[in-house]
Amino acid sequence: TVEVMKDVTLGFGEALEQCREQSQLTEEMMEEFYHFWREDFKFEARAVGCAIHCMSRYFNLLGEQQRMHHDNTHKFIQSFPNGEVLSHQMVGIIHTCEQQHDAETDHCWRILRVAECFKRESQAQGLAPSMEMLMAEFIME
Ligand code: BOM
Repeated sequence: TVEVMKDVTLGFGEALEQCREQSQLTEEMMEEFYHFWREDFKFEARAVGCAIHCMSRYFNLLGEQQRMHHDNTHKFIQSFPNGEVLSHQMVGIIHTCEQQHDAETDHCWRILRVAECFKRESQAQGLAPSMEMLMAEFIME
């Protein structure tokens, strides 16, 4: 499952280049999306939230009110090898995190908080891929 999460993250990260400009994300803030799993990744810049918003839209994962579109997100995760073992758990985590931050009306800030919650909860559930795993894959590509 950690393996699946790694593939999904790297797949999602492929939209980063598409979104860097419009989200005003500097390379300094996020060079590559796999940095998301680093211990020292900072959930401070609104632009990071805007980038994740843009990336989610790129893969058509948002519905009305810019909340996760459950069906599309299931399908996206299931498009990766063994994705079905993780899709319900991931969608569940994101949904719970969205509910916790529902009062935030700025999409970029809300999604940043949701992403932070998603990372924390994934770690708690033992789903977070290690940096070594991500690096190895990234270098091979
Ligand atoms: O309410 C907006 C929902 C979007 C939040 C997405 C948070 C997670 C982003 C970080 C990691 C993503 C890896 C895969 C995403 C598949 C949905």
